[in-house]
Amino acid sequence: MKNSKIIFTGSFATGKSSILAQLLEESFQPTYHTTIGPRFLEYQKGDDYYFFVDLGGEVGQEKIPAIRFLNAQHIVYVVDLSRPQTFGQVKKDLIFLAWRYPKAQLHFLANKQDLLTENVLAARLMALPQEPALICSAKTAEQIQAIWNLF
Ligand SMILES: Nc1nc2c(ncn2[C@@H]2O[C@H](COP(=O)(O)OP(=O)(O)O)[C@@H](O)[C@H]2O)c(=O)[nH]1
Ligand SMILES: [Mg+2]
Repeated sequence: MKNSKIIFTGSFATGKSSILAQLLEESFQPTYHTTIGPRFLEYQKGDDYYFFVDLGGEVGQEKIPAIRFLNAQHIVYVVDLSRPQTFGQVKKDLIFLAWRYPKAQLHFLANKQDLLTENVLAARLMALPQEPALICSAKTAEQIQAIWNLF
């Protein structure tokens, strides 16, 4: 039996809420609803319990109060592959999160893979500061169920 607290974070509109909807409800909403403040989702899978925290987007992870990350076993940081202009901030955020929350496992997810052609995707992956754990799409559900293997 597992009891895991998992934080979903990243910049605005990278697909954090959509990934959780696809992961937990197998649904996708094309309209965008900004997440105001943290959203909490409890989920049971067999004997395992998961407590998901879906944070509102933030540019600069250091601006998020540390208490939101308290006792988290996992931090899932989501980048939007269709916005390469955000990749510089991604590097800073990943360094910050690894340093500030050393007890949590940090997982880097690259989302919105469906928006890119194979060639553009290859170039974007080269431009990322590190290799993502998964390259996924909340829209098509590509590699979404594989997220469970991270926890
Ligand atoms: N094409 C595409 N759009 C996505 C994907 N994931 C999220 N979106 C869209 O991107 C916008 C932001 O998604 P949302 O989950 O609200 O992002 P959040 O702010 O990180 O929670 C919404 O319009 C979603 O429908 C994806 O994998 N592919
Ligand atoms: Mg959201």
